[in-house]
Amino acid sequence: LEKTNGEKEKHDTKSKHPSRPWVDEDLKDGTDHPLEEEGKKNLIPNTFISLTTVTRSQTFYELLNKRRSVRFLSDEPVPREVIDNVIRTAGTSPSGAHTEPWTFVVVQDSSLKRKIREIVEEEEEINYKKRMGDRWVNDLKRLRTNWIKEYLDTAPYLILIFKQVYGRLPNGKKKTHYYNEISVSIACGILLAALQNAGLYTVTSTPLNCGPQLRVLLQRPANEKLLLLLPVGYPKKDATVPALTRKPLEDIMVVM
Ligand code: IYR
Repeated sequence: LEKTNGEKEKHDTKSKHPSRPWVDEDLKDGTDHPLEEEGKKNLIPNTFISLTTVTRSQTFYELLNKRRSVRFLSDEPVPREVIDNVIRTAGTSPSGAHTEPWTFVVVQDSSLKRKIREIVEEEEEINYKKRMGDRWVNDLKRLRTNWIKEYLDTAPYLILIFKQVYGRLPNGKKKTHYYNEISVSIACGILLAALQNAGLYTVTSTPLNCGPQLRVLLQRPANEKLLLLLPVGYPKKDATVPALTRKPLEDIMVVM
C-alpha cells in the first residue's frame, strides 16, 4: 500500500501507537500481514456491473417488501441447488479483513431436525416461562409465538449460521476475525434477501441458550458460536403472518 504522496506506509506491528481508535481493545491477537509486494499483487481490477439504477432499486425494494417471517412451513421439498446458491450468495458478504468468519450448517436429515427441535423447545419453554420476563413475553404477544417450534420438523432445511469468533493460521496460532458478529450478521441479511429472491420463506430464530448444545450436536468446533437458526421452505397452504406494517421512509431516514 502506498500513501498518496508515494511514500510507503510503514507496517510496524510491534510499536505501540499512542492512540489507535479504529482498533477494538478486544482484538489483541497477532495476525498475518501479507508482505507489501504480495499485497500489491492481490489488487485486481474490479468489473462493476452497469445498473439501470432507479428501476432496479425500485424493483428490488418491492421484492424485499414482500418478505415476511413465516412460522408455518410445509414439508414440500426444495432443490438442494437452491440452497447451495443462496449460501454462495451469503458468502459474497463483506467481512472484517476478508476473514469470511461464517459457517452455514445445512440440516436436511429428519432425525437431526427432530433432535434440534427437542433441544430448542426444551430451552424455549424455560425462556418463555422464566428467562425472558413478563415484558418481553408481552411484547411478543401480537406475534403469537411460543416455545412450540413445529417448523423445526416440517421445513425441508434448517440453516444454522455460526460466527467463527477466531480462525486458525497455518502455524496453528489463532487468527483474529475482526468484527465477526457484524460480518456474519451482514451475511445473514444477504442470505435473507437471496431466500426472498428465490421464493423461499423463513423466520429469523435466535434460540436463546441453545447455542452450545446445538454446536455439540452438529459437531462444530469451539470457536464457532450459533448466531441464527433459519428454517427454510415454502409456506403451508393455510400459513398466516401477524398483521404488521413497516415504518415509512421519513421515519427511518434522516437526510442532512
Ligand atoms: N426466541 C423466541 C422468542 C422470540 C424473540 C423475539 I426478539 C422475537 O422477535 C420472536 C420470538 C422464539 O423464537 O419464540
